[in-house]
Amino acid sequence: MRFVNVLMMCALLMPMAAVAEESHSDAQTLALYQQHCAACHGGNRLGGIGPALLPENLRRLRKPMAAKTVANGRAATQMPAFGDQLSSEDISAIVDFIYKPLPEIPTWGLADIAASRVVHNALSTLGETPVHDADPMNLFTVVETGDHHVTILDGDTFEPLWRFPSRFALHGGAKYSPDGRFVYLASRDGWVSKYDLKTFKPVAEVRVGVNTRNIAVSADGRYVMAGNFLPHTLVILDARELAPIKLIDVVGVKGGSSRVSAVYTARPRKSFIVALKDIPEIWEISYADNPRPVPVGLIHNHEPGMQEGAFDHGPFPVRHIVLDDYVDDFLFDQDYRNLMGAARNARNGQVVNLNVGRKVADLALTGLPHLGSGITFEYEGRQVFATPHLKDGVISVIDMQTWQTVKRIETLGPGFFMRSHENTPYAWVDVFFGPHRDAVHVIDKRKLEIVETLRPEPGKTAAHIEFTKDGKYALASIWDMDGAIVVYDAATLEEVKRIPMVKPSGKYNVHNKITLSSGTSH
Ligand code: DHE
Repeated sequence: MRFVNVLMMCALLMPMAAVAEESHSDAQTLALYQQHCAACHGGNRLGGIGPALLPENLRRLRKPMAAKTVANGRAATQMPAFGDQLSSEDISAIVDFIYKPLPEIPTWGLADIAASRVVHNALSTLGETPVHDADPMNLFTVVETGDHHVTILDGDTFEPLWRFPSRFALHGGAKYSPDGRFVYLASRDGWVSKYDLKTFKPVAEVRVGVNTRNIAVSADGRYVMAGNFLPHTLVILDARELAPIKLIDVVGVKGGSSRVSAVYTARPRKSFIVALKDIPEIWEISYADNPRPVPVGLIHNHEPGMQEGAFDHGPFPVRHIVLDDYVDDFLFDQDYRNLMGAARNARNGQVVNLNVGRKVADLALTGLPHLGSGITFEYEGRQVFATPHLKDGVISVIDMQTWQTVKRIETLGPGFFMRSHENTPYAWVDVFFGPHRDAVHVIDKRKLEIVETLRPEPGKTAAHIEFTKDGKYALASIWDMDGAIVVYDAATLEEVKRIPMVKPSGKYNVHNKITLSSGTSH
């Protein structure tokens, strides 16, 4: 069987793209696609054993790289090389074709989801005997995006314990069951996978959508919720073996559907919080057995006729919090009362109080942070949150009582992630973009000043820090095919160990995630 992962192309082929549009009619390109690609990627481009080939799913892959993959194949996958069967014009035409949006939002309903589910190892067969003697609370799940693998790392010895192939293009935080035994991962392609960290076995997989944003696990461990870009849906799974329970079409109170930006678990609230991309609403979906209805009066900005849709009393009821502006990217305070996010207007940010269901403050947050980018900590006796901006070389530190900016810390460039731990006075932040993308700043949380700038590997992007369970070590990723996880002593800032990895992106410590450490994302 052919596996046409049309995902990479060399820059030399790019000039051909313009020629290709003239040299191939749509019908010819479609015929080429059907002949060479459809068997693995689906006649409708929604994916099969190969990933979906849609612009939404290929966003992280530049066209030249996609063309290179068609021509040369992709190592360690079933994707063969087509360079000897297809001309460079053919390849350019196919690449242009797969980067065009589909004319309609594809459907992926409950029946499709259920049909995609594979139970690799039923829970009843796993047993209770661990296959390793590492501290289960100090394991890290490391996502290696370079060759689509995951490594489970011992957080005491820093030895890799288990490495396995993942679905194509994992993205977003790994999520754990409340006891830390199981890890859930989501791919941009919509696959949600569950693995057992005790027996090192895959449990189950299910495809929840065509293009998925992220997942959240309920605090009681019973449910997984996935948010999709395509189609515009939320999917609730039974966390045990990922059987689908409910699909919610994402439609706002005024009508109109939306992509989901992200979904999070608000543990103390027994609910999922959902941010929407295309309508100015935040949703709160209770997973409590008997959710307490929210009086309609608490829903901001409701208009006559909107009340009925504004709160649905069925299982997993949707509470719509209607806002004046879109909330793009955000983080929560530690007790999940407030959500601090960037407003679409890009002039400021906003604080949405989830109890009263409305905006309660504006923030001087002029740049968008990436989701899960920031942290909270205590500074001079008050709680602050700090986040890098995605487009400016600055970190905003904001008082969480007055919502005033305490400090803007200039950095060498825009960063993606800031991380810390309760047991360290330092916060670490990457400089993901620009000429200094190999730098990591260490900031003293007591002074709000950069005290050290590390360069784990000069010339290579360094990113995403995560601490060990006790906060004694900080692990940074060298974001390169010939990359590594670099372990630093968090007190002396000296390098302790370097573990080779293939373009490692995020790493997630079991203890820090399940205890909701204020120094990391949840
Ligand atoms: Fe991410 C988390 C959205 C680009 C690496 N990113 C997330 C989450 C969302 C998101 C919704 C979920 C948080 C969670 O599950 O807790 N990311 C977006 C975007 O909208 C954006 C800007 C554009 C896009 O392509 O979707 C984007 N993200 C990137 C990247 O380019 C990164 C650096 C490389 C990659 O893999 O695509 C990237 N995103 C990450 C990582 C996390 C993440 C490593 C998990 C962080 C964590 O510690 O929880």
